Amino acid sequence: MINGLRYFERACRGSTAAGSSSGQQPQLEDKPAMNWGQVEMKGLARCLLSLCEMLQTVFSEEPRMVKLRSPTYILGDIHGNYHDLVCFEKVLWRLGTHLSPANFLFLGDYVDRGQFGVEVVSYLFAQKAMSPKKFILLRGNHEIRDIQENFTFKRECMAKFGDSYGLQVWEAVNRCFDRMPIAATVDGKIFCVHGGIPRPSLYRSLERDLNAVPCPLPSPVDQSPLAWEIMWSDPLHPPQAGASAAGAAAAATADDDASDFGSSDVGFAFNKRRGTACCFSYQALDSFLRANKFSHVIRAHEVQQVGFQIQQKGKLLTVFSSSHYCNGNNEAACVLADHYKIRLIRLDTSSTHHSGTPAFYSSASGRTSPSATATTSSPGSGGVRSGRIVDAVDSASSSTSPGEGAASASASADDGECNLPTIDL
Ligand SMILES: [Mn+2]
Repeated sequence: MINGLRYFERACRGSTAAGSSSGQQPQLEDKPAMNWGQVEMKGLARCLLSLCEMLQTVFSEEPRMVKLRSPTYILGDIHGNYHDLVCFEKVLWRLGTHLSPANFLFLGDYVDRGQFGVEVVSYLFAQKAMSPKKFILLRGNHEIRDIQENFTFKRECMAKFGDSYGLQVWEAVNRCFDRMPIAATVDGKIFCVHGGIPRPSLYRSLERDLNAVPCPLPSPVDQSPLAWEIMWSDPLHPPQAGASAAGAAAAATADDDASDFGSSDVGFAFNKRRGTACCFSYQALDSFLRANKFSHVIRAHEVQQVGFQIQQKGKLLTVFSSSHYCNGNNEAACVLADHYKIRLIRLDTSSTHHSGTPAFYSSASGRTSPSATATTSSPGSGGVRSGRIVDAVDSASSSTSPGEGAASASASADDGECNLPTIDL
């Protein structure tokens, strides 16, 4: 599968030029990068179907809340952006995940929106099959059939594989989605999910109740309100920049004290923008962290201009790993959780979509550290050729004083400033 995806990724010159006389290779057609050329798509479908068959068991055997150790790279929404996924590979696990000391945690939303959901799923599933303990795929709100029917992934499967094979592939992929875990922790301190924290009234013991979420879970909205909220919720957004300081303070206070759900769920409000699940205030997050002895929550689910946002006094991080989302100009980012330090890594793909030369740089507000570079190249022309880390910055640290230090300092700079309109469902 991975070899097939390498072919898909690259542009190929036909063998009619030099080398064609050797007679050792069949005649190849010209094809652009990110294109299957003459590949028999039924073969790819069969390969993906057998991968799904195997992974159903792998996902089912994982706890619903996976416990990881650092170092762990954490990636947010991919949304069919195969190009950016390969950019991350070139820098984070270019020798393969086996040779990396790190784990790789994906926070969901692999499909819909972007045009390469099939390739993203094929790639992630192939890596999962090779490194099931190091490559962790959580479920996002787009790993749900009803959502995909309203977006693009179902149509994409049928367009790429034909109606019959397309439906089979779509079903098989979704049977895996139904079995994906829904939360992870890193070093027992960082709680990672797609959307956000759940209301306290939905559980008594977080770990026990999460691990009791049914598997498979084909209809989370009906089967598990706990899983549903984790996949869908958002933080309350800070007041708009135009509001007066007094007005903003009043609004923030009102938000923190508000609950649409009664006294057991203080700090939670109905998520009007999504039309489902909740928004949670800093107060709600702080209570959640204290009750469960976590230092931070890392989640995805909302597009960010620079690929990440530090929110809620530095205790909440949003990460988004698909640039140019919905034809916008946002960048992609990921997070490295490394022994109680949280490092934000930005991927600048602004040039890659035009010149094919991506640049990585990591950043957060606050201090900067000496630059590190990692470049690589792959044969062939076109496709993704290199990745580059321009600088690396620690954003948050310490298990003994969670939320203090650099994270808090950077929160004041970032809160609100990166608060772009969000357009994810
Ligand atoms: Mn989402």
